[in-house]
Amino acid sequence: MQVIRWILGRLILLFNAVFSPKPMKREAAQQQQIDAEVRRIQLYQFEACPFCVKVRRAAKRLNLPLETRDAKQTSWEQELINGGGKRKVPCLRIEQDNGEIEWMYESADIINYLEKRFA
Ligand SMILES: N[C@@H](CCC(=O)N[C@@H](CS)C(=O)NCC(=O)O)C(=O)O
Repeated sequence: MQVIRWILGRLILLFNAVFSPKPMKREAAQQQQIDAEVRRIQLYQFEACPFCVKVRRAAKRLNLPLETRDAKQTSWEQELINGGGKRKVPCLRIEQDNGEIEWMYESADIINYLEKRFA
């Protein structure tokens, strides 16, 4: 089972690399502003998790320089559990304007959020 999972994970990464989405283009000033906003958002994820790949593809399509944090690393894993409440990925950590932190789970919700905010 572990081996099949590993093979599937590699296939997903291969597919993702071959059929990489094309980033949308923006005017330089607008892109700069978005880059600054995205610095306050991080994606907790596993490299070969299909739901995480889906979110990373959406971020790439939207041309967002989204920081990813590997939740298999103990420090990020602990931060995810402490902040978000569970060890599940993908999870988006969003720093709000008032400094509050929101932890968003569910790939569909995360993609919806990114599209609404940055598309
Ligand atoms: N419905 C969720 C599914 C997420 C999910 O199942 N993630 C798996 C990894 S692929 C997970 O975090 N499992 C918990 C674990 O491995 O500890 C989504 O779309 O984000």
